[in-house]
Amino acid sequence: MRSVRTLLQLALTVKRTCRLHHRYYHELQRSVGIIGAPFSKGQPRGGVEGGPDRIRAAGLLSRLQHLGCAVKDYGNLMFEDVTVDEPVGTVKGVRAVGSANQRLSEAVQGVKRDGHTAVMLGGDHSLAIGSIHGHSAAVGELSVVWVDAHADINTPLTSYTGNLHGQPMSYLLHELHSKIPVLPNFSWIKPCVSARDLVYIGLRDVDPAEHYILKLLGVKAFSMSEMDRLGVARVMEETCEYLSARGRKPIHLSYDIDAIDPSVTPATGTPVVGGLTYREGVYITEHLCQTGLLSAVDLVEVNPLRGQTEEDIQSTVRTAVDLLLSCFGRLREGNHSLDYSLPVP
Ligand SMILES: [Mn+2]
Repeated sequence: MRSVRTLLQLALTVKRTCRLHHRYYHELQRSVGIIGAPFSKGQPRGGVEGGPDRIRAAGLLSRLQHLGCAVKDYGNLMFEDVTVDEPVGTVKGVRAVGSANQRLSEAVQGVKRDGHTAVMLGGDHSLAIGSIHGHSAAVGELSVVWVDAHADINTPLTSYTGNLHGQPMSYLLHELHSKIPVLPNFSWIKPCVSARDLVYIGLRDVDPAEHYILKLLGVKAFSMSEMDRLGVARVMEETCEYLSARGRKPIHLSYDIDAIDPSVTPATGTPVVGGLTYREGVYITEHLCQTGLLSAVDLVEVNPLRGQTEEDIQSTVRTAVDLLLSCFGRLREGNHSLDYSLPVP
């Protein structure tokens, strides 16, 4: 009897500590380091290199500061101009992608060593190679939450298109290391993520080889079917429970804007119908923010040249900014600063 009571007390204490921790984190000033990565060679469509500047122009920095964040903008990375870059097998842009990601990895390591939560504005999703590699090199083992219509886990040998933005996860997973051939400018990449530390959300366009890989490795994935069945609140609860069962590791969120439905975010390279609503998309970032573990965020595949109208572009960019704001404390219920006091007549 007594042991039961002790256990109950312990459970209560743990619960209270968690709540205190959440509260503390809410009130902690966050510091954000922003890296622009205007890079598009991981896929064939020009324009995605304009993403970082469009997202900044929509007021990202000032709005983060308004939330109480300390923000440092590291500017846009300059990438080596690779003039001769013949396909390797079917894979295109290998040397450019390898070299750009090496630079990005070093930049992300710098941002982490400066003590910020790293925000990488893409650019195409091949940039997740350098972003996750650099994040892990700086802080150690990670949990990765990949929000995307696509699994981006083709190996160079399974890819139909040869586009590297559909492959980044395959280079990062320990479990796929033996399936990756030697590629020029890729030798610096060391796998740094375990399949069990990865969760997908929003999948709805998965190639057969990718589906096979997900099942083979037992990767946790909430496709749009699970989103429909469980609802976003349950999906996020299960995501965080699943990841924290392996220890509370820093979270790397890799958010592809094409996870959201193209009716909301049309200005992107590979839109797929049937995506997340704006509300589901924002709920994901709100929830991850409250874990207190968000340590790096990618926001990729915003392509201003893919919108049919200016409103298409603005809707896409505004959504990208809102997702980032809710990564850093913006709540739809409203926010106020800690030192707010009511004016007295
Ligand atoms: Mn993607």
